[in-house]
Amino acid sequence: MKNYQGIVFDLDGVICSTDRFHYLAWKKLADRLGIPFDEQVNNRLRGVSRMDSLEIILEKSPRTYTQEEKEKFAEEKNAAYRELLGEMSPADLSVEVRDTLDTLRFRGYLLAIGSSSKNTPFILERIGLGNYFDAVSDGNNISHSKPDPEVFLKGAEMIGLDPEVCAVVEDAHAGVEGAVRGGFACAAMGDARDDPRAQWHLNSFSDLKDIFL
Ligand code: B16
Ligand code: MG
Repeated sequence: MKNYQGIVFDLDGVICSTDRFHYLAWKKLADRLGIPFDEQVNNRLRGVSRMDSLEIILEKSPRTYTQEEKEKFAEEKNAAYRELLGEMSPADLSVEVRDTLDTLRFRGYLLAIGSSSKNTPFILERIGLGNYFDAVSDGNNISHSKPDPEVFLKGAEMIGLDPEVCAVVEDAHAGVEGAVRGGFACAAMGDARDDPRAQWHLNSFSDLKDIFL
């Protein structure tokens, strides 16, 4: 195997799970606007930026909205979402994820985050990983969302490594695509586990310990 030196982790769905909170917050907004929204639509939002997610939800809207209205809706959703995130604590970080990260770090890998979420610093702080990663690249420092590779390229740059010596861990098809387009090998899990573009297919996060020795 190639000599990998760094790993860039997606956040939601990889390090922790805030799917349910995204769903509840979008559902609240969709209900208020009278737009049908279910788990199936929610699945399409995985890894996608906030504004792009809103556009997907509005596909089923009987009317159109101005950019200003859309920005208000996104803010409204985010306020509801952050209220739910406030309930998270270090107990929401699984022992498996913590132990695997510690093992990879001990083996000398540089560890970075590559997430579409603008709430990344808040989520990391809530789950007790506020100062853990060597670099955090997220929705706040990019102009193109996944499937664009920007967030991963910036993450690798922050840890001073080229994509060829970094792997990305992702749970969204949009993220796997971004990783591959950026020249990274990708370990896919969760919803995207069987994505053929990924090099490794994880049944569980701790499988990383058998790959990155
Ligand atoms: P925010 P990830 C993504 O995080 C989520 O999967 C996606 O559902 C969400 O819309 C996106 O972050 C933006 O989140 O509204 O908090 O900026 O999977 O890339 O870590
Ligand atoms: Mg994700």
